[in-house]
This record gives sequence, C-alpha cells and structure tokens, in this order.
Amino acid sequence: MGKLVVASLAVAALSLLFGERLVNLRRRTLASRELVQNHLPNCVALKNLDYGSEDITILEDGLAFITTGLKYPGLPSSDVTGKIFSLDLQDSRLKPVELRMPRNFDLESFNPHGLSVYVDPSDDTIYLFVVSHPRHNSQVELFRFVEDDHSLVHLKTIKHDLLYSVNDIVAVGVDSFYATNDHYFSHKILKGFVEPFLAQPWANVVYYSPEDVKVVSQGYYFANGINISPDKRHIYMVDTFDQNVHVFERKDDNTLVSVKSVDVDSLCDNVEVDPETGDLWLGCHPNGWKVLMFDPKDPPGSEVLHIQNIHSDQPVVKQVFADNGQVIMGSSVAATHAGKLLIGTVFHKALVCDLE
Ligand SMILES: [Ca+2]
Ligand SMILES: [Ca+2]
Repeated sequence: MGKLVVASLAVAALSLLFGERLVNLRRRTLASRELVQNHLPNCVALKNLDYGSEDITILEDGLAFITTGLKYPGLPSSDVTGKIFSLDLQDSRLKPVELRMPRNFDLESFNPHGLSVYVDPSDDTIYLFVVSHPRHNSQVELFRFVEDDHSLVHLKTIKHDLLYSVNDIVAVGVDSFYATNDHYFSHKILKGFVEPFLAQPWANVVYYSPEDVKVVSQGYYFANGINISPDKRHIYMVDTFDQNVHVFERKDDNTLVSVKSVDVDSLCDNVEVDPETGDLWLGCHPNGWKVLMFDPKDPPGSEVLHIQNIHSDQPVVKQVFADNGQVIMGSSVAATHAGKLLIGTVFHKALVCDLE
C-alpha cells in the first residue's frame, strides 16, 4: 500500500478514534516552559556562520566541522548555499574556515543537515558524512578531508529507499553508518502537514553499509540526533518530540537493542559525545511553537543540556546554558573541547563560550 493511501486512511481513522490523545500528544511535542536565562562567560559569535550551523562535531585534537545553510520545510532559512566549515579550537583566533568543495560537486543544490566524522584507525584519513536535501530529497554525501588546503574530496553520494527523510547520521566505518529518519513521509506536503497532524511514532533508525541496509529501531515521534559512545558499543538517539534520549546496545550484526531512555524535558535536537568522559551534550529547543511560528519580536530560545553517567542507574541531566532568543535562537547542537563550548543553531548564528 502506498504511503499516500496510508496517510488518507490514517488521518480519517485516527482523528475519529484518538482525537483527544492526539491533541495531548501535540501539546507535549510543542511544549514550552518558563525559560530562565542561564548564560556562560565570554560567549562570542563565530564569524561567517550567520545562516545556521545545524550540526557540529569536534575531533579529539580540537578540529571542529560545521554544516551551515540548511533549508528545512517550515523553518526559517536564507538563500545562501550550503557550506561546510572547519574550526581549529587549538588556534586562539577561533576563526571558522570554509572548506573548498570539489569542482565536480553540485553546490547549488547542496543542503547540508546532520554530519558525522569517521577517522580511519589504519591511516588517520578523515571521512566526512553529510546529510543533504537537494530539492528536499535525502541523501548522504561522503567526503575525504584534506587538511593541508582545507578542502574536501567527494567520494560518493549514497541514496537508498530506506534513507528517505534523514536528519542525522553517525559513521561507524569508512562507508557505513546509522541514520535517523525524522518523518515517515518524504513528500513535502505529507511531511509538513499530514504527519504533524497524525503525531504517530513512525520515525526510525536505519543501519547502512554497501552490503546491508536495514531498519534497526522504530517507533519514534521525531528521530533526530544520533551518536556513538567512545567505546563504540552504544548508540544514543534523540527523539525530539518524545523528549527522550534513547540508549541502545550495538550487536555484532549491527542491530540495536534498546537499553533505556532518559527524559530530558526539552525538545532536543543533535547529540555530541565527549570522547574522554563519554558525557552527552545536547542542543535543544525549549519552545517548539516559537520555532515553528517564527516571530523575530518573540524569538525561539536556546538551551544546552549536559548528561553525565548515562549508563548508571541515575544519569545526571543538567542545563548548562539557556537563552530566551535575544542572544541565540534555535540551538540544535552543542559540543565541547578543552573548556570551550560551541553552540550551533538551525538558522541563526553559532556561539563559542567558556564553560567556566
Ligand atoms: Ca550529528
Ligand atoms: Ca538535527
């Protein structure tokens, strides 16, 4: 049965049967609560990143990669084309550098979203996996990073029927990864109007390798950020609308077994993992309505959460930064290195702050 037929039948049946439950669920998915300002010292906006910095990841040596210029249906965006930046956190100038893209790559339609970096342990080659939405489709672009001249070599474009509404990925090999599909539908209208109305847990996590592609976990409202523990044994996935971080154990065949979920009480987006402590860092949206109904006079705020001891019986979830949107709107990612915190956003600026 086609997805369109599923949509029509489901709208009719569910609105009759579960009207009230859906209203309650939507209320939770767009939750808002009183946001008290909680700022960090010495925050400055990073240069050249004024049109979003949806995803950021930092290598162990302090080299950060940043996607910018996302165009996502229903959210504010600019006409500026998508780009990838690097930022060396060891260099006190803290100046993001635009990575030179290969000539054979279609820059016009590049629409970068989630990203992940894989460093090949055999030769230290740095592979960049970037989710892109050319013409609102979903595909993964695989690049090799050339540090000497700040450029990217395009290796391949990965498309697959199971990669239909990809938000974020985490690489686990030179050409394998886990990806989140944030929606069930890929069509703009169904995705933007029908699916939010239905509010069903139809999002999933997919494992991809050239030999094996499969859904490895499903039943989420909005599968968003995904990342991996430093020992590579666990996967963390954020369900934004359910306000949870899900913890999975990886099996030998790359399937995932659910271990637990941790309530974060905010609409979190991407997740980064500290390579030394294994702590999780989350960029979150404290008010979903304000993101969707964007009004510069009443802007959406930003919130950064830090989770310690996630595998223990009592994980500690702590708010590290909060702003009502006057300084930074729509935080989608937070990542740390050597006492610095980078905060990226869906469509606004990126900040670097001192943690103490
Ligand atoms: Ca990511
Ligand atoms: Ca995301």
